[in-house]
Amino acid sequence: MIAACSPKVAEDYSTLGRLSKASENGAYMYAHQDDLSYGHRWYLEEGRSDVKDVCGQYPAIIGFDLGRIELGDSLNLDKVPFDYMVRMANAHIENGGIVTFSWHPRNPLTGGDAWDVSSDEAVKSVMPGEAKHEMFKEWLKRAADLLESVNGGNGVIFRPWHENYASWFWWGGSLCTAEQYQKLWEMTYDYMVNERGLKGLVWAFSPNGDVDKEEYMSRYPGDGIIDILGLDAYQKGEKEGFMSLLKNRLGYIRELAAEHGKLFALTETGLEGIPEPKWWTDVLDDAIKDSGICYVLTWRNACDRETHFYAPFPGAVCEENFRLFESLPNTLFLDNINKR
Ligand code: BMA
Repeated sequence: MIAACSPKVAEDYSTLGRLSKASENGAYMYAHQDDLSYGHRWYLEEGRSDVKDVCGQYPAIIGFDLGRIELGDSLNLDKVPFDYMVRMANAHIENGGIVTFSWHPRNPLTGGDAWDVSSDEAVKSVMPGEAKHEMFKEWLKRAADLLESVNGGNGVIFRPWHENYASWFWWGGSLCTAEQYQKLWEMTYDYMVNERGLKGLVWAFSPNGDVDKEEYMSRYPGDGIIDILGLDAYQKGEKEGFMSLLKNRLGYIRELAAEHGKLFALTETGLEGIPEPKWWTDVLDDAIKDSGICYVLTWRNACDRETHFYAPFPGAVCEENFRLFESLPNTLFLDNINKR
């Protein structure tokens, strides 16, 4: 009899395994929010992508947002039909990619949007025994139904309750206690994973960028919930300040990730309108290339706002530089996600 020959070390093709491999190889995946849903001056053209139109490749990771799923609506807050979103997300996973979902849910207490911070009782109102708890369970159910329809939640990074130390969302720093914020996470995780069995989901914690190491962990949901330590930080002024902020924050997040045995990522970033022709290589890559992150996500290219874009499109001033960025040995797009 000939013994079966098996490799000594099995390749880990799980989402976390693939992200981990990227970072171990000194590379990071490129992600773009709403890349397949719309772009600069176009909306719902199946297969189209501003990123692909510029460099010939889709991003490795595509971001989507669940905002308004909680209401049972058919369109999300940026007018993407949920059925279309699910189809695009499944197609991207089928092609070997990864997807990530953020969530800007309405304010459960006031009925306003995610940015309605008029009450500091919104998080409290969804806690067990409080007035909006049952309604919130229904919101979680609707979100879980959608995530489940995306490949059973496999290949999906879920990133709720983001930018939580600032106070621009109803779950923000001055709007709830640390205990309430952590309970919000626990309820979300417990429902999705334990009640609904979405065990393949990868969970990302993504505070806003203006916090130090101690504050970063002060509302951390816990090692039992979180897989990826994230950071949301945009360039608002001069590039030097932005680059040194990224180096500082990703430096301490790298230490935390090592201590807690987690991956880490730049979960949202960008320079609105990208007026800097060499921004991709000379600002973004220069600031993050040695950081150890597993992915970077730049925000959406609105179809109906001329300067609200965070990735290039044909004709954008940073177009050529983006092609150079794509060809760097440390950046991963869809075609090379499994090769490098
Ligand atoms: C913000 C802007 C808004 C959008 C929201 C959620 O940063 O892009 O226009 O509605 O994200 O996607």
